[in-house]
Amino acid sequence: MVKSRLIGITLAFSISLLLIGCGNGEEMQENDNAGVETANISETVDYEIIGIEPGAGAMGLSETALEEYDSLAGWELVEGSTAGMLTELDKAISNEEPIIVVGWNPHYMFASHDLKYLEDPKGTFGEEENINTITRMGLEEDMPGANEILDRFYWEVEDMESVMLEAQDMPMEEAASNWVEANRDKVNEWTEGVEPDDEKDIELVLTPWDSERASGEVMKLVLEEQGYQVELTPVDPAIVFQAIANGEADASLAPWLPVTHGPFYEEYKEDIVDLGPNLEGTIIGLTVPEYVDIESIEDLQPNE
Ligand code: PBE
Repeated sequence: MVKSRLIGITLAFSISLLLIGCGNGEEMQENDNAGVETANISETVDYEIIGIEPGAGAMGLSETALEEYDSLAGWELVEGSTAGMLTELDKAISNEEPIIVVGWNPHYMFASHDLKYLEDPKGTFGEEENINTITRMGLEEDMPGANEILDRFYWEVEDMESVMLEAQDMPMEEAASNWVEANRDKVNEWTEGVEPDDEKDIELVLTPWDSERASGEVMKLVLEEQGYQVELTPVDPAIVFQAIANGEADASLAPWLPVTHGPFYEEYKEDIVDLGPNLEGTIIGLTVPEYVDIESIEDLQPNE
């Protein structure tokens, strides 16, 4: 799904390059199906990018983009919350106004709205990423069974999205439970033949976004079925790594790597165990509604 979206984005981008190649600046300004001249989009959004929680990796990347792109000189990244960003996005879309937000996949915002990522020619937001499973040092020796289940845990973007989407209408826990019931074959692959440990308490740290709440609740159910008592603790990305490195928590399914949480990974990598990806194909980028008539971060204009 994400891949086909990417192809769509790439196609749209190539077509726009063709159009830009054939035309000139004036023609671009006439091409204004948002009711706002292309040249004025930056001014209309007040040179602001609507961000999310300040601790998010995506916010760090957006700050870097503000520094790296001449087109974003003098722009502001507005800190807030994911819920606040989604409200702003809804509002702008119902008024067909331009807006630029910090966006990502997997997330239902792409299912409920027609959105596109702005091209990122400098690669500040990285390519498609993975979500990895990490554990504290010594978990494998202390709880080989739980460690094995965590190590085997792997699912697809579509799986995570289906839980996230269902959780729009019910508690995340219930959506996770429905997914587990409907995907017994996958769950069995993670647990088959695993010897339960004597030690039964396990603490998973996660970040507070729906994507990680989804994986966290699924793993909680899977481990509980094997007799474990599971505590889920939502914290900032920096604290996820710190807690695992200190041994305060046992494992996490939440790190987005190599770029989004790369700085935390670099800081703590000697003191954690990386079990590799539990999901592949996440994306982060500056995001606009389809009707906003720009395709690249470089189409924006500095605030001078
Ligand atoms: N996110 C969702 C998080 C990780 C999961 C992309 C908003 C972040 O930026 O840290």
